[in-house]
Amino acid sequence: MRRDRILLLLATTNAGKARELRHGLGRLPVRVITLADLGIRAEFPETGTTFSENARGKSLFYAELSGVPTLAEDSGLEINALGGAPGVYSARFSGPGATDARNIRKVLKLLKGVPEAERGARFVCCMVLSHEGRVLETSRGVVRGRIVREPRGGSGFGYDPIFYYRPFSRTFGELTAAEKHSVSHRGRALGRMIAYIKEGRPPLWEGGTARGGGDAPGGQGKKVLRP
Ligand code: ITT
Repeated sequence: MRRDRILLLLATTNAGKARELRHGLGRLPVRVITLADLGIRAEFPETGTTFSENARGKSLFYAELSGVPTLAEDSGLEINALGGAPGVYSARFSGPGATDARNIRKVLKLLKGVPEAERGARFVCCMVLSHEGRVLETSRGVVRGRIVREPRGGSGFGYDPIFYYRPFSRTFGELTAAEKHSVSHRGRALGRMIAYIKEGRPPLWEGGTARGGGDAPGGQGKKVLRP
């Protein structure tokens, strides 16, 4: 692996995701920046019907706006008894102004009376790394569990408190960040991306110019890849 660092934009507005991605990227020679760092407020319209379609669109959209290598992901919860819902609608399942708490309430209501054996679910994460109009790498991670009847634990985000992971005998909301990362859909998808980054191949390692505002790292057309 090369010793210098690359700039990587984490193209997400979800603080929980960003925290987990930063954690996973850990000690890689990567300088992570966010949409806020670059002053990018534009929202990608998630109109795709699959996680991979949305992840690809998001990654290319923000890579174009930023001019730097961009990692984006689309993820969600698929519940067997609900025919795979909420799926790509996970973030906005409870409608306009959706919050994690409301989304959880809606799921628990829909699953009322559904027996233990039929409460199977999985988290899915599709991740795309792109740069200069080109997809460099894609990955996908899945983790299977079951939906409990009452939320448990305050860690993580989203549906974590109702997603029971049998090997740990706890919900994702009861896991440490390291435990969740070791088994989660996001941790698994990120593993492939980390391998790609470690390969040190161009164009990721060739340079790029951030197109963010003047205060942003790399703003005003400066080369930013070698601090
Ligand atoms: P960005 O598009 O800006 O990344 P978002 O929250 O809108 O943020 P998604 O469209 O990919 O992202 O929706 C993902 C939703 O799926 C998220 O808001 C949670 O409700 C749920 N989700 C995904 N991963 C999760 C996890 O690890 N734990 C709990 N819930 C998760």
